[in-house]
Amino acid sequence: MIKNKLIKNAKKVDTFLSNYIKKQKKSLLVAPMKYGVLSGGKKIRSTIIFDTGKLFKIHQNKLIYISAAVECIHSYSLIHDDLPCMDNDLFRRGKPSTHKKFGEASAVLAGNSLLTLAFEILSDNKNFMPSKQKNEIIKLLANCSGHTGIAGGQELDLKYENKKKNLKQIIQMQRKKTGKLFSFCLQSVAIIAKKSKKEKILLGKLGEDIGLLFQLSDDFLDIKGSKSKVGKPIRKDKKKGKSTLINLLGYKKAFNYAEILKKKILLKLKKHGKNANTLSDTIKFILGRNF
Ligand code: GRG
Repeated sequence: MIKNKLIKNAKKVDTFLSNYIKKQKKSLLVAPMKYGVLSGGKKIRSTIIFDTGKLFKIHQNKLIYISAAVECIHSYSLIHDDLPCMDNDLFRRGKPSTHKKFGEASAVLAGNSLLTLAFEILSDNKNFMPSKQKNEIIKLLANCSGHTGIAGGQELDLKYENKKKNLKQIIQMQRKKTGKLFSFCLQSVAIIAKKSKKEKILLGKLGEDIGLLFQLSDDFLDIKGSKSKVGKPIRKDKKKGKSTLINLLGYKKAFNYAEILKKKILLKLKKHGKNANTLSDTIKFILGRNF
C-alpha cells in the first residue's frame, strides 16, 4: 500500500538526517531545524526519487544523499512560507509552525541553515559519486531552489495575490514554485544513472509535470480536504486571493485539467514498462490523496 511505502521511505530519510545532524557540532538552531525537517511530512519527494531509481534499477542507498538534500530544501521552503511576511500560517504538519514554536528570527535562521545543509550533504565526501556527477547535481539543485526555481515561484505566488492572472501565468508560477523541486528529483536520478543529455532533459520535464500535478492536488485539498488529515489550515487560498486554477476555472474544470495531466504523465512512463509501476502508483495516489 502506498501509505506504508511513504512511511517506510520517510523513516529512512529521517534516520539519515537525524544521524547526519547528530554528527555535526551542536548549535541553538539544531532544535528548530529538526522540528522543521524531521517531525512529520510525507517526504513524498524522497519517494519519487526512490521510485525513479527503480526505473534504472538504482538502489535506495545510492539515492539517500539526494533525498535528504531535497527534504532539507523542501522543509526550509515550508518554514519560510509560513512566516508572517509570506503566507502567515500558524499550523503545519499537524503542529504549530516553526516560527510559532521558536520565534520568527530562529525560524528564518533555521530555514537558512536547512538550505545550506542540503548542499553540505550533497558535497559530503561520504556521498560517493564521481565529482563530475556531484557538481552537476549540486548546480541543478541550486538552480531549482533559487530565483529560477522555488524562491522565484514563491515571489510570483505572493505578487499574484488578488490579481487577475491567466491560465498560462498561473501554471508557470506553479511549475516554478512546486514543479522545479520535483524536476530535480527525477533529473538527479537520471544523472546518477548516467543517462544521455536528452533523457536527462526529458526526465526533468516529466518531474516538473509531476510537481505541477502535486501542486494542483494541494489546491484541491484546500477545498475538499480536512484540517486534521492535511495537517494545515484549509480553505485559505480564496481568503488570501491566491491565483489558483480553481479560482480561475472553478473546481470541476481545474480537476479535469489535472486528470488530463495525470494521464499524460502515465503515458510518458509507459516506455519504462514494469520498472515504472511504483512511480505510476505514486502518481495515481497524488491526485486522489486526502493528506
Ligand atoms: C525566502 C529565499 C526564500 C525562499 C522561500 C517559501 C519558498 C521559498 C518557497 C515556498 C514554496 C512552497 C511552499 C511551495 C508549495 C509546495 C507544496 C504543495 C507544499 C506542501 O508539500 P507537502 O504536501 O508537505 O509535500 P509535507 O508536509 O508532506 O512535507
